[in-house]
Parts: sequence; C-alpha cells; structure tokens
Amino acid sequence: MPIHIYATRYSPPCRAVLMTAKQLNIDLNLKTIHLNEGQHLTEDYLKINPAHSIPTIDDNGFILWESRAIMQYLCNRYAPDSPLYPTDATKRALVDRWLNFDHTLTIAVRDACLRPYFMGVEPTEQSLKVFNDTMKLLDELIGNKKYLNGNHLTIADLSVLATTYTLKILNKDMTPFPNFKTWITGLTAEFPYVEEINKFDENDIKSQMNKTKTFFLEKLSKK
Ligand SMILES: N[C@@H](CCC(=O)N[C@@H](CS)C(=O)NCC(=O)O)C(=O)O
Repeated sequence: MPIHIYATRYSPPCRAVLMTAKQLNIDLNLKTIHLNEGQHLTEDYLKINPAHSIPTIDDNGFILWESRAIMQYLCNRYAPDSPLYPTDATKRALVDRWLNFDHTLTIAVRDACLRPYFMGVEPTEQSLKVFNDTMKLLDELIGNKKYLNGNHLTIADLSVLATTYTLKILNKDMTPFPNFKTWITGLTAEFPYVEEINKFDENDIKSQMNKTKTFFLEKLSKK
C-alpha cells in the first residue's frame, strides 16, 4: 500500500514533507487538497485531521498530521539509520532545535510575506521588523555552513528551506541575508527536487494569490 499524502505544493509544510520523501526515496500518493476551494474543511477531511491543516499522511491506516512530526516519522520508520535525522542524541537535539525554530520563522514569513500577497492583509511595521530580525538571526546562524548542522543534510534543512523558499517565490531581495542566499542557492543546485517541488511559474502563483484572496474574503463576509 502506498503512503497517501493530503497536500498541495502551494503549502510550505507540505513541500517540506514532499522533499523528505524524495530524499528518502519514498513514493507518496498525492491526494491534492485545494485550500482555496475549502477542501480542508469537508466533513471527510476533518475526520482524519480535526485541525483542518495540510499536510496529513495515511500510512496503511496510520494517520499523522503536522509536517515536522511526519518528517520525523518517515525517517524513524523507513530510514532509521539515515543521517537525515541522526540517531545520536546530541545531533538529533540540534536538528530538533532547528525544527522548533522553524515555527518562529514560519510566523515571521507568514505575517510579512504570505498574508500580504495571498490574503491582501497589509503587513504591520511590527511584522516587518520581526521578519527582518528573524531572517538576520537565521543568516548569522547559517554562517558559512553548507547545511544547517554542518556536514550533512538533515530534515532541518528541508523544513527551513520550504519555509524560506517563499522569499524566492515572491522575488524578495535576499541581499541583506548573504549567508542565507548562499545556503539556499547551494541546496537548490545540489538537489534537483528542490526546484521540482518548490518552484512555480509566475502566472501560476498570481492566479493562486487571486483565488486565495477571493476565498478568504468570501469566508470573512459570511462571518
Ligand atoms: N504546523 C502545521 C501547519 C500546517 C498549516 O498551517 N498548513 C496550512 C497551509 S500552509 C493550512 O493547512 N492552512 C489551512 C488551515 O489551517 O485551515 C504543519 O507544519 O503541518
């Protein structure tokens, strides 16, 4: 039985899981969920994921949601010896720290970049400041490293990459974050699946933005 994944490429956490599966050579059967058509709010979907978020996987009846938990599960179950999620307690803790820090990054990118474009919500000065400060910190933490934790690609790289690839998608200026730029360019060049999963045609993104704005405005007007 293949592992089913309820997801869409337009969602960063879904892309993080899709990249993890690629890196581990795991075939996933994609069941596309269009958020801007409300497919995450149907009775059937809420039965498997009451938090109505994507991604969710169904591995032979085992249902799991939350992208980082799914990435950890895929490694633990299908590649327990892979350096993608090291077993050594110290190394694993450092990967887990990045995965947790990625929540902070997600909020910063969401409020300053995603919401303005996809939901038409103007970014506040505060959200722009948080975004800049968080990206600066990320840049410092990356330093001159090829991967977040030094010598090996880990799921931390894939999670943070999916979150921050939004800057590339939206053509944001990355010059204030030179180490970040080098890191993301290096990963994009090294792993062909990075562009395959994260890159979009400009018109495609524009049409998604419009559809998503319309969906949220209609939802708000019904409240
Ligand atoms: N912490 C969750 C966040 C998932 C999430 O917020 N996904 C968004 C799409 S990027 C979503 O499903 N939004 C619809 C909703 O939450 O109702 C994860 O990493 O899986």
